[in-house]
This record gives sequence, structure tokens and C-alpha cells, in this order.
Amino acid sequence: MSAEQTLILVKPDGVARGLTGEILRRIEAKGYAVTGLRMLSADRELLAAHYAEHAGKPFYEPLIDFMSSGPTVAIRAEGDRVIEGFRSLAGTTDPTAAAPGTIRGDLGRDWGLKVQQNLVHGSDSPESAARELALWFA
Ligand code: DAT
Ligand code: MG
Repeated sequence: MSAEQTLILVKPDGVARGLTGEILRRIEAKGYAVTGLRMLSADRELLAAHYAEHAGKPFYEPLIDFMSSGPTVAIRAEGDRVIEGFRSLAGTTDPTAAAPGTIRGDLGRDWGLKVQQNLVHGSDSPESAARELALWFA
């Protein structure tokens, strides 16, 4: 069986705070291979496709505004169980609740309960990973 792939994003807050290198370091230190790397300013069309599952939720518009507020770094990472493994490295969605030792727990901030500013995205299933990689590495 070939190694699994996932899409990781360093969101605009992570890029703006100069944490791209630290996040890449944690991915590589865990033993995952970085097989794709791209910096781009995501437009609303890409973000709407990426976050289609959240359309209509109360945080959707603020999330799209935030994600289009600056450049994002898209990473294709590869390794055994990398989807689950990166979600574990990232920590839970809310940076205050995320465990110490995780990217969000160590480095994330709430910024007045704007939970969406949580530094990273990681695909949550093989189907999401395939769909999201096709969007960000088209
Ligand atoms: P995750 O990024 O941990 O997979 P998700 O897919 O449920 O979380 O949501 C996507 C993003 O939307 C998340 O990173 C931050 C934002 N978000 C989710 N729930 C939120 C909420 N209750 N309030 C504000 N932002 C939220
Ligand atoms: Mg998600």
C-alpha cells in the first residue's frame, strides 16, 4: 500500500506571524515527507470549494474573510497515517482547548473567540484529502 497523502494549510495568521518554518519543522520532525509546497493568496472561489461543507454556518463568512486576508502556504505531506497524524499534531479546533504540545495548543491564539484563527488546516479523511489536494495543487 502506498503512503497516504494529506493537504495541510498554514493559514494567513500562521504566515503573518512567521510560523511557516516552525510548522514545517514539526511536520518533518514527525517523519512526514513534504512532497508539495505552494504559497498563494486564495480567492473566494477556491475557499468556497474548500469549505463547501461549512456553507451556511454562522462562522462561514468570517472564515472566508479571514482565509482571504493574506497569503496561505499549502503543503502536500505524505506518510503512513499522515491524515490522522497531522490532525493529532495540529490539536483540536479551538486553540485555547487544544492540548499543549500541539501546533494550535502551543502557538494558536483566540483573538477574542475568533476560533477560526487557528494557524493550520489538515484534511480529515482520505476523501477530503484527495478533493482538497486537487483544489490546492491543481
Ligand atoms: P478543523 O479545522 O479543526 O477541521 P472544522 O473543519 O470544523 O475544524 O472547521 C473549519 C474551520 O472553521 C476551523 O478551523 C475554524 C472554523 N470554525 C469551526 N468551528 C467554528 C466555530 N464554532 N466558531 C468559529 N470558527 C469556527
Ligand atoms: Mg475540518
